[in-house]
Amino acid sequence: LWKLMDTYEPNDPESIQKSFARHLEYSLACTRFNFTMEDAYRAAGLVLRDRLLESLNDTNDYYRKMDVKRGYYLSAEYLIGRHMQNAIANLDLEQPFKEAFIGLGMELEELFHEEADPALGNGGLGRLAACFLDSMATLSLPCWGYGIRYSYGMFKQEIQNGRQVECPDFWIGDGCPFEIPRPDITYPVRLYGEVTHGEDEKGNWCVNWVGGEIVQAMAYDNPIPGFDTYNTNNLRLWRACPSKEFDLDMFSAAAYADSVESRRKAEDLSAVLYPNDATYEGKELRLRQQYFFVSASLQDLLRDFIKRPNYKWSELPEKVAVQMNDTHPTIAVAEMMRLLVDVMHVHWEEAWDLTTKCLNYTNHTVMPEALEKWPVEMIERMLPRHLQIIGELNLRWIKDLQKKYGDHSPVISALSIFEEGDIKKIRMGNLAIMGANKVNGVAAIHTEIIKKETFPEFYKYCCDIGKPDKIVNMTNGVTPRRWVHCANPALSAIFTKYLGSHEWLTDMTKLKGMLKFKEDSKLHSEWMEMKRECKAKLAAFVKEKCDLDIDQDALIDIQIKRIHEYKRQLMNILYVIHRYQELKKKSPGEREKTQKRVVLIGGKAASAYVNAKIIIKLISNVGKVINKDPDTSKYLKVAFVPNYCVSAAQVMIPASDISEHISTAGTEASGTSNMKFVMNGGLIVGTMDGANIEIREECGEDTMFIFGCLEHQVADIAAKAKSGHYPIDSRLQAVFQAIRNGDFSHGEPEAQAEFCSLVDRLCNIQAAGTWDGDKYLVISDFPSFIDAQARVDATYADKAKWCKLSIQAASSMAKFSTDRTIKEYAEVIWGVKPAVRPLED
Ligand code: 26M
Repeated sequence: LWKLMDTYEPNDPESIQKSFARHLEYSLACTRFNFTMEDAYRAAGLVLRDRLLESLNDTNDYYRKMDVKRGYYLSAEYLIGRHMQNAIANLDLEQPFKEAFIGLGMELEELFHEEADPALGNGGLGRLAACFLDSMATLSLPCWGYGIRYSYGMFKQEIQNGRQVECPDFWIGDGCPFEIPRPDITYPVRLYGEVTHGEDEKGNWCVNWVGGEIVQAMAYDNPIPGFDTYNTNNLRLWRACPSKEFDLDMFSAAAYADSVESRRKAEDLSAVLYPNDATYEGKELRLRQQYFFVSASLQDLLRDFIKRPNYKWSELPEKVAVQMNDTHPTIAVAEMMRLLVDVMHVHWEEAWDLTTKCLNYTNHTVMPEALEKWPVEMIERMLPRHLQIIGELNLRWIKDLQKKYGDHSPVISALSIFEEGDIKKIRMGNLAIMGANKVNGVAAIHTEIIKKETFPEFYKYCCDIGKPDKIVNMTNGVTPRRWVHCANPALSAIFTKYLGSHEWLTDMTKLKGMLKFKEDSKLHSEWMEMKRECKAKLAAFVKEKCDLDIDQDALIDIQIKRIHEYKRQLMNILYVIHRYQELKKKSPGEREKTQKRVVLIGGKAASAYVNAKIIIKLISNVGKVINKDPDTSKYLKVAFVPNYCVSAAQVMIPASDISEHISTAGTEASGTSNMKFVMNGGLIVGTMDGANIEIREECGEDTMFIFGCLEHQVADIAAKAKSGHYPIDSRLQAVFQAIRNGDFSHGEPEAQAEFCSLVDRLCNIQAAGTWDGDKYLVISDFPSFIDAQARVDATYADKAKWCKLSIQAASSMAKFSTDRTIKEYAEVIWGVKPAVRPLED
């Protein structure tokens, strides 16, 4: 068969053109003379897919042959973004592809824009998973991702009359050329039903979970090519399909229709991504999604394990490491036990030992409202066997704790998996920690908060049993391939030119070599030219999306992230109003001397998050007033950029001078866009929160405009506020006054009422007694925020100084490559080693 295959030169422009023509004609049924840009994109995608498939298969064969330990990343979300540009870069096909398509009269960039942006994630957590995949492949680690192939990803955000409108994102459209459907790889997943006891073939007593419904999980493989390696890993996403058996007794038409309907329902499971981040809703379908993908993934990885000749269960932890991305896949703890005990007939004690050696858990948030808790009643109905297993695990766990701390220690109720109350609940965080070998936070400060605030009893328990390092820190990162090389080719070219090779793309410590040029005037002019280029692209983008002309000489100030009160987009827009008021006070001559600024804010609000949606409306309305004010519009513009997504980030981030990472200290676990901005030569206005702290440590204090209270001061400030001592800066009073006056309400009574409700809430004008006002300390941090912004303007006035700081910061970001992060996971948590596939024959 091998000999029959067309052999082609994968890197030769002519063979790329031939393959392109073949796909146009035979895969897409177009003619060579009549096709659209979309057809061309699709055909180019299939050209790449051929190469990816080959590499994926060979890499798998190699891993199997070497019998290596494997890592499996379980995540309900992957915010992968567009494939094409990234695949071309990682397969080292940039030159030949460019040539091939120039030869055909097409610009590659135009093809890239035809691709839908797969948004199978909400925000930070999902994008982190995608960056991890890129680094795992690049480091030649035998690691796969598992997740859900949602038919509808994150909603598309439209802004109508300044308000968010959610539109469905049917990203699959006419099919994604980069995915490989695997109808041969399916697993049954049972839901509901009941547990009975019986005898197995050998006459042994056993547990049977029967009845209910069965859906099939079908695999869709997404090849993930590494950069500068021949390894290609896999992201396997599961789609829910009706089970194959069809009830043939249905002879009445009505029963037949019902039966078809109930089978169609199976597909609802993987239909849509829940667009929430940071608030948890106890939706039954969500739990079904979680169990569905966890069960299919564990069945798949265990099947691979037992395919090995003479496997022994005791070897499982030497061959398998599983990472649970937040608590979303945490039902894995019980499912692993069920598969080992009920299906594989491993003894309970050994099964538990294996489970707790293989599984690991990453926590991504300290927001209490985000911690998942499922009603016991729901689990009992949907996963009756799992409830039994969790009950048994908890019993043993409590006994162990009672021995240690006494029968009635308060520690016990805190550590129990079950939460008592009117509605009994299962705490997924506790289940995750109990079932995990290692638990990690995502930045140094966050890991400390986990130990001290989120799970203090667990940490104490770990210390008591001599295992304080069960909780470890793994500071997040981002992949420099997508976020520098693809997003900012001009910057990538500068680095490669000055350093003499593109080695920095796989070893970011090499960027330190740029530091000796940080005052070099030639580099300065190239650097500023790079920023200009990025700003020109941004200007075209903003013109298209917001119909706004922006001055490319202005300082570009960006805040893009999910809209959430703790991230304080509200503080940002209040500052913009303040800046506007200051400008208005000035004479035309004085205005001439002020720094021009363009403030861009973008992000999606969870559909039920009322305050977040009002904040979007406020930003839009402030923009409408400021942008058309002839006194000031030359000096200050502000826009809400609709539908922030990965592809928008790739345009916006490289163009920024400063970006805002201004969460209340102790609330943002890490943040990852902060890293992307700095890698692209942007500086940060930020609080001492999340990874900002570590970025500052690496890049130098002078590269960051820090403000606001520290994490340890928050409690004290809040306590004083509650007792009535919470002064409001006069400049902020003036901003509140303008809002209350209706200056930004456009004569819309509804908007006026909403804006006032935001301000009132900050000022705590509400029912006496409870202080639920300015939870995120906008008022308290506002004056120092103004100071930080003034320092930005002053520093920016000195172009050479700014340029030097920009170079210095961008060149000091090695720590924040996911290559570093993933190396740590592989070494400290997984015990997985690189398996570099040689290019054979
Ligand atoms: C929960 C229930 C139902 C539907 C959705 C959710 C849910 C989804 C995503 C809850 C939280 C989700 O994500 C949290 C998140 O994105 N956390 C962010 O993780 C990043 C990567 O570690 C950090 O950089 C951010 O600071 C952190 O906010």
